[in-house]
Amino acid sequence: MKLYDYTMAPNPRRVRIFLAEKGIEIEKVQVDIPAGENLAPAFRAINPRGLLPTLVLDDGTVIDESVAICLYFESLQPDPPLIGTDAKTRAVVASAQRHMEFDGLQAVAEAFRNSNPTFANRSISGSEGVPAVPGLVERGRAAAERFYASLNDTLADSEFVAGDAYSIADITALCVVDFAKWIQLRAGDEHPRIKRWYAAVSSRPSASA
Ligand SMILES: N[C@@H](CCC(=O)N[C@@H](CS)C(=O)NCC(=O)O)C(=O)O
Repeated sequence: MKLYDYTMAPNPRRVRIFLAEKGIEIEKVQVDIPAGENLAPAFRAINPRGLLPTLVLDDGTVIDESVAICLYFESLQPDPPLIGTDAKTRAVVASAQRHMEFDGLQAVAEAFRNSNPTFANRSISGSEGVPAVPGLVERGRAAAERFYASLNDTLADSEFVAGDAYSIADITALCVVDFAKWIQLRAGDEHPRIKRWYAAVSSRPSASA
């Protein structure tokens, strides 16, 4: 089994943290996104979408999408549970995870990709020849700021993003908050609960995976 990975990118990091929490070690292959290795024929032959992370099983099955890869490992090794433990908690975690991904990661990515010179002609992941749209920087940043306010509210009622247990939703949120530094967005004094939560989740050993 091999995980195609790029250390600097937020989506592969979600899977690395998930695996570290489970104590699972697998072979990782670096694919340099800024250098365009993910767009080259050799990687497209593995994943035509050109996206990371991509997991290739020993039987040749190719699985992309961070959450799908995490689901695979959750099924293989349920402990510690990171995607809930029963009908209700699985649904609550899945919902919170999607909020972090759609409202947070997508917003930061929009601001990042449309402002970073490396992606000036690659404003859509896995594609070339798609010029950056300057207006999307402001739109992404505004959405990311709304996300911070909402995450701060979410953390008023619980220790973690999806309740009182650490989960995949915390992993996605941690990757959003660290990725947001690339667009100079950080939790401020108006986000005390994010600061409290961030101190806890970023000090877990898995955060450095
Ligand atoms: N929804 C996908 C997103 C995958 C994705 O966009 N990955 C980025 C790295 S964070 C990528 O492969 N980018 C390639 C590029 O920029 O060309 C997932 O969760 O795996």
